[in-house]
Amino acid sequence: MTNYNRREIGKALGAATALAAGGTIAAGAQAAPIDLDFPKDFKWGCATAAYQIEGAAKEDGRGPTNWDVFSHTPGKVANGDTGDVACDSYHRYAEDTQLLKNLGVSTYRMSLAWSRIFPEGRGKPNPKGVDHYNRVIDNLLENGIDPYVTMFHWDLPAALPGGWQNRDTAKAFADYSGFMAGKLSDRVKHFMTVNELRCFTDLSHMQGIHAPGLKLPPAGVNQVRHHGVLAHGLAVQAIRANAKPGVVVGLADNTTMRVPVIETAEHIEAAKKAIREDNAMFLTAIMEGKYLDSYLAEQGAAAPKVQAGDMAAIASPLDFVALNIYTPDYVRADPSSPKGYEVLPHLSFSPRMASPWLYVGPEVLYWGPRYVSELWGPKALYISENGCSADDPLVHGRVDDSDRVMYLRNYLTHMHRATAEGYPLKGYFLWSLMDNFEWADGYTKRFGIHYVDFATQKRIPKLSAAWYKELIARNRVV
Ligand code: GBH
Repeated sequence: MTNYNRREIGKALGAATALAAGGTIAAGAQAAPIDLDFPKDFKWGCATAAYQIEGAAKEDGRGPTNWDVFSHTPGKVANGDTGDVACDSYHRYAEDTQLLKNLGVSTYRMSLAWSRIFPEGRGKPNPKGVDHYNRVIDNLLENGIDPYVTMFHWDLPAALPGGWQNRDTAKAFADYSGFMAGKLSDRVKHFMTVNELRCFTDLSHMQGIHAPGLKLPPAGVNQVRHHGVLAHGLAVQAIRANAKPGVVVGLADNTTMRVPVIETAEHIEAAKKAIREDNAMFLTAIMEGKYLDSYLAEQGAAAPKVQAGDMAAIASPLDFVALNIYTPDYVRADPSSPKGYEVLPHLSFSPRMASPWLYVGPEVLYWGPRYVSELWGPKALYISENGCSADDPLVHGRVDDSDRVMYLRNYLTHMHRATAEGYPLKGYFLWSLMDNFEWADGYTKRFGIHYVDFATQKRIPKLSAAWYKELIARNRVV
């Protein structure tokens, strides 16, 4: 697994030997010391999420969500911004499809708004909601773009009593997911259950910076986490039970990622151990079907209450694991600490992008797929999100976001190493197709490769869009 294949070794050695022998690479040639081509069938795509782009918050019977409530609560979101209009993609989806087509992507990761389908989270479905997604999906397929559908990207129907604190929400989620798999799986072949467990559990119920903005004590947080992984597992089963044959199911998780400070055996092992331990309540539980003893011991009386059958449901076998990867922490082996590793703090001049949390660490796009493969051997892997916020000044009608290009080029160079070494990485979704509602940051942070003028809804391709288009056309890092 960890070796370059023969073709790679041959090319790399060939180039290195030629240079060592005093050879030069012909002027204008595209040769590079390392072959940066991706596998032939590698999928390139872009990602978005319903609440961040759709708008039309009260249209066609859509029910209110936790994010409608939260964003309309003064002081919760920057500038009092809301997703009421966002990118207006509910009406402009055909225009957005053309943006995708122009990039040359073969795939698009999008999410469904649960409350358009079940305005109260469960009960009677709303046909207008289903019709909308039928139109979006047909439009993508007519343009040669394969939709990857996420069932839940944080917009929880507000009518569900207790939200994620209530175990019944996991069941309601599975019912909704099964229902939509039944409606879409004649055309949609890839489903993801939930997006980023840690965000809709911890950020929302412990730190309180995402909807519903709670700061629960540890027992409450652990129970919400449990309901989150349970919802995922029950949804995997419901999707399989209702979908046409040939459909594949996974999740999009923001597994906390660690990178070894130096590529030596001791640090490599330390960072791997850190990933397994630090995701004990999320991906580790899903892939191993149990909560680690270390997690249970640490939580003591606050550990989650688990019912018979829960862990088996949580560990329902997956066809793929998709990872949202933005930033790593660096880990060093530390034999003197009980866990055997230390997570290093970021330093005041560690490079970061426009969001304060977004430290630059391109190696994570290699180590993430490698560690998840080594720890749990998933059948297939995707990068379901990667990208960054940037300043993005609009000057003379252009956004020359060379900083975002720098970020992406470095990350994808490291991702290339993961494919070259044979980890089962099938595709990459850039976050995001366009600037959108960045949750608690409202519209103050831009992640798009298309600039959105929110006053006019005009979409303008940034330099990074041209760069991504070139990369896709050549299927290699450019
Ligand atoms: C993903 O979240 C989401 O899936 C996507 O919707 C989002 O737009 C995108 O990435 C870009 O953020 O304020 O320092 O306490 C990434 C997870 C959630 C991580 C917000 C940083 C803020 C941490 N991010 N979080 S902080």
